Amino acid sequence: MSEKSKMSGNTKDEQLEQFRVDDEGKKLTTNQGLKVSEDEFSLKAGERGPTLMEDFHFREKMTHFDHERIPERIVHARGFAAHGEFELYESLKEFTKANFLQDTSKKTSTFVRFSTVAGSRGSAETVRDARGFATKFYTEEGNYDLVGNNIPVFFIQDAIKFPDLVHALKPEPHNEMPQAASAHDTFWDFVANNQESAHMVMWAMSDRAIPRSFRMMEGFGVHTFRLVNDQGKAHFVKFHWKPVLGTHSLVWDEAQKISGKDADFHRRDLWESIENGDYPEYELGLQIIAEEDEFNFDFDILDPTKLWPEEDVPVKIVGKMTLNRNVDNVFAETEQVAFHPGHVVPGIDFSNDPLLQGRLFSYTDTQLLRLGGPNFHELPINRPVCPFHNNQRDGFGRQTINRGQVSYHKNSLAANTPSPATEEEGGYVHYQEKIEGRKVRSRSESFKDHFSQATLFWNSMSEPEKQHLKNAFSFELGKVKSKSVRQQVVDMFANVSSELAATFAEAIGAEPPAGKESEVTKSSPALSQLNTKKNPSTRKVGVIVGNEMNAKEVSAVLKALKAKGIQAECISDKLGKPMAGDDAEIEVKHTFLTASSVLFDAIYLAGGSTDAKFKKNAMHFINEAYAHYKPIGATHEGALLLKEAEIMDDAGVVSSDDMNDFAERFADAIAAHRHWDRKIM
Ligand code: HDE
Repeated sequence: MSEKSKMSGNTKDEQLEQFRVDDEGKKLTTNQGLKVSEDEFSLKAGERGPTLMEDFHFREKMTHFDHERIPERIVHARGFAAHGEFELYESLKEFTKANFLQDTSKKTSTFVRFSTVAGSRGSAETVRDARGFATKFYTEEGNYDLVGNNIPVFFIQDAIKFPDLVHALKPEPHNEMPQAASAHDTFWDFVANNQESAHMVMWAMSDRAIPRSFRMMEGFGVHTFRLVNDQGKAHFVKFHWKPVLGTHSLVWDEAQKISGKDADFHRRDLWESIENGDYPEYELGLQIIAEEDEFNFDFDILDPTKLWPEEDVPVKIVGKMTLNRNVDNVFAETEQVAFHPGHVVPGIDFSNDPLLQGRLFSYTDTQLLRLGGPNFHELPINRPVCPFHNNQRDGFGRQTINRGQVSYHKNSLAANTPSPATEEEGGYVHYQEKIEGRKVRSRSESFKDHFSQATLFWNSMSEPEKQHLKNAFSFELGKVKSKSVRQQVVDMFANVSSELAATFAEAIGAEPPAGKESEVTKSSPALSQLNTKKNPSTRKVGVIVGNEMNAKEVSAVLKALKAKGIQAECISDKLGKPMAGDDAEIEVKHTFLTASSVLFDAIYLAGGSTDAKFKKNAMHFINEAYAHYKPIGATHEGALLLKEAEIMDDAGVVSSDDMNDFAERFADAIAAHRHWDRKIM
């Protein structure tokens, strides 16, 4: 293990250390430990003769290779993960007895896997989709998994519909198209015929579904859970992760282009940030509702298609998670990690949300297939950091060597151990909710309003965000071949906003929507990304440098940007150092062929001499960055290019002869993320 990856005091890291192996500098052996003398040629009867069965080394090597793949996750197959730590700001003793939420001096090791939902394991990452945000807390009382998404609501209300939803969303079965996309007939047919999906569809068509980075998206536990304190008192709770950098998105045209230019865009961003020491941080927030207030809302708090508006139920920020170490091996850690919303610790309990209840079954079931048997909890990444003892035995890949003759309860031969713990000893006791009812297969009346919060979401959007929603619906439904499905969706979303439905109806050649205007006028400002935190830190600027540029002054600008946490990477017509005199700071890392404006948050035209071809390439960067509303800065001869592009005084376009003034104003423009006030259709 490299020195860098050692995290002192991180209990999970210390445990993983026992399983790490460095092969570098070692002799090659078989899996039985036998040193191998030849690894390029199989054993043959004569140099030109047949290969022999007795070549155990060949057989072992090939057999292992033949079995290297495991089934990918049925959903969330494409994911990337990192290790981290969670620290608490204030004790939550009042609400929960969970040990890791009591003491502010204690740090808890975590492992987080981010993912897209629909695409296969090798699919592009900037597709329009929800993102998974699954966190494993390795607590002293066992693993607690918060298996969330970056969208606070879900498409359906009952787990029994999940296979239908996923069948409709995934590539269509007859031709396995399209990959990692919801823009096709079966998905929209499902939406139109399962109208509880309206609210989540609004989120999925919004900018939230094309995040700028995993580091800049929120996480939500989605369901209502319960916190239970040491007095046995329960509160309803919703979990939130708030990124310290704020919540930011790509624009659709950019997201599509990135899918081709860099299918690994999000994992690269996460990996590089952690390698650079720009550790992603997320604050943990809780929305808490007293049990007695369960029925005081105009929605059912058990309905997973509803959020709790933050203005009505404030988010209490209680701690922070920092992701500070990349994995050593993607398969061993990211691929083999097994999350489960049913992995809880004392003080955290479930609600009767029917979606959550079904998830409690599905996750173990899927791991049995994916990880090949019931011992997946023994894999290093899944092991709790506290001891575990029970009478479970055997099965594929069993690693623990349980000693003794007893593997049953109750017994006398081992003094009736391992024995259940009392509540005082930390035994998990389920919250004793009183339940009365008939066995029925039905939807509660209180779950039947599918549109009010979809309209709340629409009302909360800024004008640019509304425009993006209109564009997204027009794009997605433009890809739907069935005229009937297109019309059904128009008519459905007329219940959310007639303005929205009328706009995309026109774009897709559907009849104007029938139906009346929604009566919901409420909005929730917290839902608009325009109100998020603005921070230039960790933003990436592509610096276009020509020959003989003023290296000294440009270096000063880059230093000033770096001081604000902004990273600059130079682009030119060839790699190396531009003929820039003696300043060694400036090195060209990308050419016009290997870089693209879509891979940067902002473009800086740093001047220098250019020929016609160079200018053409630079103009392409400028026009594209401009069309994606990105900050564009220019100094020296770079300003001439701005003039030529006729964008000199436009929003988010900064130039100056004074380098200090320029760096300040350009950093502000970068912090703003995007400049919507441009005349772009
Ligand atoms: Fe999942 N989900 N899900 N899900 N889910 C899986 O478990 C399932 C739902 C979420 O990075 C699977 O290990 C059902 C909501 C994440 O490893 C599977 C239902 C939310 C991940 C499964 C839901 C999620 C999964 C596939 C409806 C947000 C990736 C592989 C009742 C709160 C975890 C696996 C990782 C993965 C089932 C709905 C989040 C099949 C039945 C709602 C982040 O078990």
